[in-house]
Amino acid sequence: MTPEKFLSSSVWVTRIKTYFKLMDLNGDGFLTLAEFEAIADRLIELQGDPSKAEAVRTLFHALFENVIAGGASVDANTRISEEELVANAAKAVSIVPSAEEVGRQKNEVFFDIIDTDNSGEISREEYRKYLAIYSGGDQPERADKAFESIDTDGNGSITRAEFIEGHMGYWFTHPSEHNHSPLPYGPIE
Ligand SMILES: [Ca+2]
Ligand SMILES: [Ca+2]
Ligand SMILES: [Ca+2]
Repeated sequence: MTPEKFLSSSVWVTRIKTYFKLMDLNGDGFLTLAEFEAIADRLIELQGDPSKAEAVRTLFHALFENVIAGGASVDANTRISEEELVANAAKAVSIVPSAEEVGRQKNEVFFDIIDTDNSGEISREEYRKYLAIYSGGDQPERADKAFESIDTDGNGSITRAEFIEGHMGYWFTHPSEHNHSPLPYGPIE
């Protein structure tokens, strides 16, 4: 699919804007490396496994550089606006299959971070704690909606396959071509 095809979908664009709001921790209208590093640090703390710290930092740096900044080199002064993020994300998800493969690998790492008790499944509680990392506070209603949209078989836990399917669907599928609408970050706005 082309970037233009993604950009023509208001639902897809709103998904990306929802992610932007989530990651713009200080609400100044720009995403920065510092914000991605702050999220990484909070996730490392949540995870509680120091051996994973480096992998989490590397993941967030790569995410900022390759997806958010569109592959440009980044430093402490890089600021990405909402408009730039939408354009960069549309390009990033259009470079298939390489982007899909990278996306899959990233979500594998995310799954392991969120599954803090290493049970092989993400519980409702684990997902709620994960989303609270972004908002800086507990938002149970939002977290429940997100959780239920990913737990597609409705058995009360998210498997690795459900998690990857939900996140990949959010970024990589055109809403008109999919009847499943995952909301991994909560309702889109
Ligand atoms: Ca910001
Ligand atoms: Ca678990
Ligand atoms: Ca399930």
